[in-house]
Amino acid sequence: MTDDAGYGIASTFGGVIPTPALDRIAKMGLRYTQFHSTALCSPTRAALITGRNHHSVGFGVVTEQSTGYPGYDSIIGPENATIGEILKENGYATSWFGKEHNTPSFQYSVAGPFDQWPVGMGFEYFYGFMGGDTDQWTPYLFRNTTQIFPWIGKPGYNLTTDMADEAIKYLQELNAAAPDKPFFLYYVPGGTHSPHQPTPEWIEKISAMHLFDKGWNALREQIYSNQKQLGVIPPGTELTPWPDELPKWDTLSADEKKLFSRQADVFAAYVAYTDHEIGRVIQAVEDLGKLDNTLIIYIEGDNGTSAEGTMVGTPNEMASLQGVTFPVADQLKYFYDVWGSSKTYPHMAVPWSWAFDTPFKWMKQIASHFGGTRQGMAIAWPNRIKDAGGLRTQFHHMIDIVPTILEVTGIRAPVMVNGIAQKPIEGVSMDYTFDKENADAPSKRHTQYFEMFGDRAIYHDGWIAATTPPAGPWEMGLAKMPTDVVNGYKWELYNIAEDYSEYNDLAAKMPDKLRELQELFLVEAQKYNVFPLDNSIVQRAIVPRPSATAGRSVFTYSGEVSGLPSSDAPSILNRSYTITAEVDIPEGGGEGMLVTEGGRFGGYGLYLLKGKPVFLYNLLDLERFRWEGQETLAPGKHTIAFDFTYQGPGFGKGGTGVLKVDDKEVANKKIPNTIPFVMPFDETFDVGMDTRTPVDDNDYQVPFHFTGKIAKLTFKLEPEQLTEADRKVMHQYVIRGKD
Ligand SMILES: [Ca+2]
Ligand SMILES: [Ca+2]
Repeated sequence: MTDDAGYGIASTFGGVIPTPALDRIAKMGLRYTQFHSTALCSPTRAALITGRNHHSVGFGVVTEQSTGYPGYDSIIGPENATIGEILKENGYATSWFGKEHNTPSFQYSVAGPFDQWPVGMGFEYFYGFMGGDTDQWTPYLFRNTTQIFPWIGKPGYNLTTDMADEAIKYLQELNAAAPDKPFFLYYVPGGTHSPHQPTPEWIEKISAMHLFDKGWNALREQIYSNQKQLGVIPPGTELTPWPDELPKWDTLSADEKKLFSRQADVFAAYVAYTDHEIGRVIQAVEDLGKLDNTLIIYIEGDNGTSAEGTMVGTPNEMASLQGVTFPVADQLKYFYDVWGSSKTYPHMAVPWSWAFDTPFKWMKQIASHFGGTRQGMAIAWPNRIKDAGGLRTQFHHMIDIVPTILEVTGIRAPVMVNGIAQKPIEGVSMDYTFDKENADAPSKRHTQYFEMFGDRAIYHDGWIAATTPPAGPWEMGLAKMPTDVVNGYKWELYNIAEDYSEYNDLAAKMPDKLRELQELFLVEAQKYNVFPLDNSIVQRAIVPRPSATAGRSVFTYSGEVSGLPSSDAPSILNRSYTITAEVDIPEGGGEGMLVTEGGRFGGYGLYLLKGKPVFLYNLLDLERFRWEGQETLAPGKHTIAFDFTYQGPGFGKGGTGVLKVDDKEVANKKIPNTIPFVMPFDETFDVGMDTRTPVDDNDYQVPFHFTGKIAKLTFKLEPEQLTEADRKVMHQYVIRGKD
């Protein structure tokens, strides 16, 4: 399964971007035209691996937004054993490659616990990243529960290729060790979630195809026409209208067109590259002689295409998530040529995202409509599925994959696992759709609810009732949300048996039908832990959660510590603080990192550069503030301190920093702004070295080990300077689904 990819992306479903591996599965097996996600990352993945609805297993939202309610606490629980656990108990070798995002965000570090890491959920081998996204050039990567750095010393390294190499190697070794042992491999690359980071070769190859020169409106027409031709939308399907809130391509300036085309080229290159690498893993299965008897399920996207890149795209997702928009002129000047490289953490302009969900309305995050939830999917199994190239239109959902696997393997859903009684699996098997004579069989799935951030829908036997989203995900939270989340929403009604794309709203004409479905939603929501409904987004991202840093104001370290996740690090945001390093400088002078968090896309570092002390504050790659001593430190013991006085209250305010050596001031500077909400998610806190990216490329390269000794490094944090009013300001920003 790929990430953040709507129905109109893959060539297999009428898209213009070549996806030959998905084409291959579709030609060898079946294509499904009514398959659904939850509209967001962690929730879809929790549903996929457990066969239960996302709220049923604690994943109403992404793990970074978990709250205490059972439907939202990010705890899957031992009563919901995953498909990994079930298959492992039945003799399968189980493995997981790629994105995880189903571990509570407060359990990412070596402190564990590990019961909700892949190895604790029945997956015997894990090679991937724990969060919602990661830099593909310098990923925050784990093998099982150990952090690894495979790119060091490998110029041109990209995780997308490395992951395929690792999966292939794993399959070969497994085959060598036990050729007859059945295996289950869960393969979930970071593509095509932001950052869009394909290799330069793929950018060149896809750019040369000029797929996007005519813009997003023409692209939509093209995809719609391809879809009709391929039969992946029924005849008579209407193309839903372009929303008034998004600009039409022909209203743009030449500069805008140039920049936005580049963004789409790089995104498309990432799609094609990701598919290519998936294809190599499939080829490895064939090379081992196992293709005919392997069930391969290829799902394009865990939700619709993402609108988290702002209206004009961004070279730095970490900035756009905190409300910063980069002017088009600046993007062209500084980032056009390096778009997609390690110098960027990019995302594309919102209108592309809408177009890539053709023929539907809406996109990622919006669970009420198919633009958020309809995914292209193909299933192949040559020994069993004989209707090669067939189409299937039955209505299905992520939760139906586990029961399908259980039925075809002849494994019964366990009543108990490790002594714990199991909750029933909530999906239905799709095995009945495999045979040609059942191509048009009525769907065995009759009802499915959808809910995310208050947007919701209920499907029942060909009808769907859906709330109208009160705000587009691109509005970055500036729109007012209904205060009455239960009764404050407008509803739409569609007969999707005849109206595949949700074009013709029947709500006004058929109030009784709408009422019937609204009542059914309440019944289903009650059944699956959806209540209490909650349409807050940022509030849920910043509410307190279990944390190893809670209540601590003093943090001490010594020696070298690398790769501490930011949730376990001292947070210097929105407060005064002092960092004190007691160091021993070697003969010949000291050099290297004392302490850092973040890197190229935001963060800070206290280091010695050619013997001189430096404190560097990188404001989201927009501006770098620097304090530097003029004298080199003599060999021997010294104390280097950085003292910051925050000028709050409020988010992202400035303050005055003083750099001292042995209690003597060596630099003093006032700065106007700081990072308001979060440090980059996939960079870490490091003492005595720097992992991944440097806070200033002009100063040093990673790992920048400190050549002296750190006897003691201390952080002293003052209280956060936020008022109740400041917390209300948070309502204006959307950090929806850092997923
Ligand atoms: Ca996703
Ligand atoms: Ca770093």
